[in-house]
Amino acid sequence: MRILHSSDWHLGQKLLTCDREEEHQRALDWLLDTIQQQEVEVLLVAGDVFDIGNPANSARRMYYRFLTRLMKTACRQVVITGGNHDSPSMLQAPRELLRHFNIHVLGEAGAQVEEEVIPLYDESGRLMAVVGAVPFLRDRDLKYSIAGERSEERIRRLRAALARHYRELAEAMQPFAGQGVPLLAMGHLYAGGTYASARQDNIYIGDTENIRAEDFPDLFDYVALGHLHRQQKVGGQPHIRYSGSLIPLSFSETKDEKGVLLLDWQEDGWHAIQFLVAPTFRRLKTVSGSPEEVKGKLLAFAGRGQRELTPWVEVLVDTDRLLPQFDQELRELVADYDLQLLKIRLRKAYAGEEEEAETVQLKDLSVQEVFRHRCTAAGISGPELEELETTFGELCAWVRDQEGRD
Ligand SMILES: [Mn+2]
Repeated sequence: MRILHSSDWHLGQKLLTCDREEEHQRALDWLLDTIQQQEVEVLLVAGDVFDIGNPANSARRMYYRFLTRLMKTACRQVVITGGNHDSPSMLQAPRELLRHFNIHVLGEAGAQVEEEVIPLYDESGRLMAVVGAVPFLRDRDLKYSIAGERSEERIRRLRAALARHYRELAEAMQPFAGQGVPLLAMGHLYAGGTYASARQDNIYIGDTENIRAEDFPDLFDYVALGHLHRQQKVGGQPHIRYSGSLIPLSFSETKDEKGVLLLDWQEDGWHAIQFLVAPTFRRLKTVSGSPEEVKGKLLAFAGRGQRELTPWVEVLVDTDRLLPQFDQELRELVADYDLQLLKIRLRKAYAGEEEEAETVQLKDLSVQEVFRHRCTAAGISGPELEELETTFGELCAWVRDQEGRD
């Protein structure tokens, strides 16, 4: 039996102001082809289906169209969990209807861990697999946080709460052990022994890791994770994995291979766990260096022939001088090529302090970074800053929870 593990589609995402719709559509088409060719019977999507809690109608249409087309393949069982970017209520709204098509959606944690246990049956009623479908767990699901707690203590308690959740899940799935079917757990979290894409490090506020490989009970034959956009094993374990996102979601992810994990289960266990690389539908490229270097690199990249979709380029210029006409110069340089300059940024400060601020633009900063700058400017540092940042992080998480979006 073949199972496919994917995550972090982020449908509806915009990169700066550019729509990702064409790339997402091609990626989902590829996913459907792969499911068909590999005769996949079970699809797991481990969170962040959508990029925001209230995605555009076009993104929703893409999602439902995908599920509709999926029903025409050999894939009969689908489990979709909510990520931190998904609105639990939005994802769960069509839950009852989708269940009739064997599409199981868990947007948020239930009151009981048993609600996350989903036995999957084939058309003849034979048990195929059991999935512990754990969505992104919010503070209120874990009930671990204590007001005024220091950040290290919080991290420790979060890890303990997550480990406990997976222990309870394993206990609830125990009755299905020894039946020759795989017991699969899902999760949308930051597991230790992994590394995020460079600019993704503020995804879970105020901590470095939520859980470690050894915190997942041995009962699970496989743990399908989402949240980190780079495919990887957790703690070197071949059966605890991130599938990574389907397309590169930022310029920091352009060196990663994107794709999905294909699992082949036979009665005696896994025969293969394989990463299938998705095609690059649109190249995202970062060009950096001195003004002369970036010109050379840009031309070399632009001249490398036809691509499927117009590549998007970010240019980082190292300079100590003001370059008033440089934007225009670069745009004219590549005007005749199939290439779009998305962003041109000067990296070093110019001489003179009053001009320094121009090198950092507000839209390039995360909310947390703005807060940190503001604190630093007010002369706050050390443990006091750390504590304020933690509190601010909690506030942001609460606001996001209220809005049902990230
Ligand atoms: Mn996420």
